[in-house]
Amino acid sequence: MTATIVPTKPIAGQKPGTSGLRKKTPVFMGKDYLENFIQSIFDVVGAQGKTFVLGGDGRYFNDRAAQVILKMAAANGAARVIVGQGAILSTPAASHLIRLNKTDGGIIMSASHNPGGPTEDFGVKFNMANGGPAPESVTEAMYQRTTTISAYKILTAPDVDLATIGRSTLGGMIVDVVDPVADYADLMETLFDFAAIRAMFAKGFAMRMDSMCAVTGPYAVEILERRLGAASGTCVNATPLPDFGGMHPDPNPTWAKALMDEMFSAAAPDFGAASDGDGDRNMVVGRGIYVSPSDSLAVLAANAHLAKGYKGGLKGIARSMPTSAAADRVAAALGIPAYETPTGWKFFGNLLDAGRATICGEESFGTGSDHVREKDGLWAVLLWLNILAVRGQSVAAILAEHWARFGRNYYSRHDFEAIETAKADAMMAALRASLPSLAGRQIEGMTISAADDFAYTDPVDGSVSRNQGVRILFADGSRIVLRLSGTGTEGATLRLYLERYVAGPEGLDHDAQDALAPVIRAAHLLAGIAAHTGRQAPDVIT
Ligand code: VG1
Ligand code: CO
Repeated sequence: MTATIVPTKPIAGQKPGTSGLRKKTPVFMGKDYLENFIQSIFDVVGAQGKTFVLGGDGRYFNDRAAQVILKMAAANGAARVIVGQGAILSTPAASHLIRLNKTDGGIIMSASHNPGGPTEDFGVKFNMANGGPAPESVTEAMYQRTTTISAYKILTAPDVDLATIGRSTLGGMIVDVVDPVADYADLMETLFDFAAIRAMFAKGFAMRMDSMCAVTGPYAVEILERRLGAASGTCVNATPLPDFGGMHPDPNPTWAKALMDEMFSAAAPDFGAASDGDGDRNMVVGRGIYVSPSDSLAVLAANAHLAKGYKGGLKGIARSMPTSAAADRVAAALGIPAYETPTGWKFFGNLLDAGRATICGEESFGTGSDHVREKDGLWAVLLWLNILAVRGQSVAAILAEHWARFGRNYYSRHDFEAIETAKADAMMAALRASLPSLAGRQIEGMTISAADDFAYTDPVDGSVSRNQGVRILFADGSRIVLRLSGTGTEGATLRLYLERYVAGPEGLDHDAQDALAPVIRAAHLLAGIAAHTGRQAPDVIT
């Protein structure tokens, strides 16, 4: 087995976005595309003598990419790679394995909630030794490296057997194929009261867990059905498939429609949940009631002390800027700090490492804690189950009590997908230019109190991230946020985030879109969405 140095040339556009490098699968499968990016990772973080974790969400090309990455790791002098069996690892499980084994980082193959398949999406992200996504400084260095790369190293060797658990060698490198589920499931048992949840299931509590033919299937079956005794068949779409069975593994009311329909039917179980391609997102639904991710974060934070892993209380709560302020109200009530970070889990890493925050969340169906350094879909489901088991109430009752106590932050996100990039950029540029003139203006019966382009100074390392989204704040606490997605692979996706606060107990049970109607109208007027993009209505509403 010999390490070959293969000459190559830079390929344009290998710039990681909100969460790693994501492109159409045929692009990733193109000549030297994967190889150049992986070599750029190793050139930046160093591979010699190091140990990494490797796994992915099982989408098309996952298996081939894993072999290439292993051979490149060996040729670059890595000492050892820990791989999930079948090259499978959910994102939170990969984060846990990095931390548990104290490795130097990990490579996760996933385009998360984007569809998979020969003509869909593929992606690669690098996580650091703390188990969290590489910070902007590191991903920027990787991108810069792709612009000057002239060669990559790869071992000429037969494929590694990734189907069998156990140790083998590849050149001078150790390959440990591990059960992708066991360590993660054990970690969950340390955080939650499995006996109480098991007793709830034994008494007839019914649940539906939709893994959307993506990576959480084996995790959900092991934890919910085997360890917690949920009825067999609780987990559906539980076999990860290379094309996710044609599903769009994005757990929201639009793409997890079958689950929504069931939860709003006469035969609805007590609790429903879905997770995304790589298992870091979750959607939670009660019988006849949808839980918005921002509310879910707030409810989890307010009740986390009911689970044994959090009984000592929380150190702080962090949310991404576009996430509703519902969690801030909980932090205030608990007397702990609330942090507001840019979109993307990488910004939570320092707060978690420094012990300043315990629970974090994003409006995009992401919630997690300091148990790993990624958002964690099944963790959120288990924390909900633990809370339901302790409180013995329905999801609807828990939400109603929460809103009565804290008031309700009506919230919605409208996505306008595959807009021509130039048009979306022109719209954002015009909006940014208008910001200085907005304060004091009246619109739709509301007064604009401030407008800015969100910039974040990391309180731990002082690094500054600018241009993280336009915020328009109103005197009555309502808010509009606009930003362009950093995870799409086709044109530009405009995300419009809408929020309005209503203090309890009156006015709490409106439909969110109705409650937000004036805020929605104001957003369209201020940004000129239709004039710039030709779009009147969003493609996806969450
Ligand atoms: C989206 C979400 C963001 C999330 C990111 C990665 O990013 O809005 O909150 O962190 O996806 O999630 P963007 O730039 O498209 O808005 V995942 O589950 O795709 O790793
Ligand atoms: Co994801």
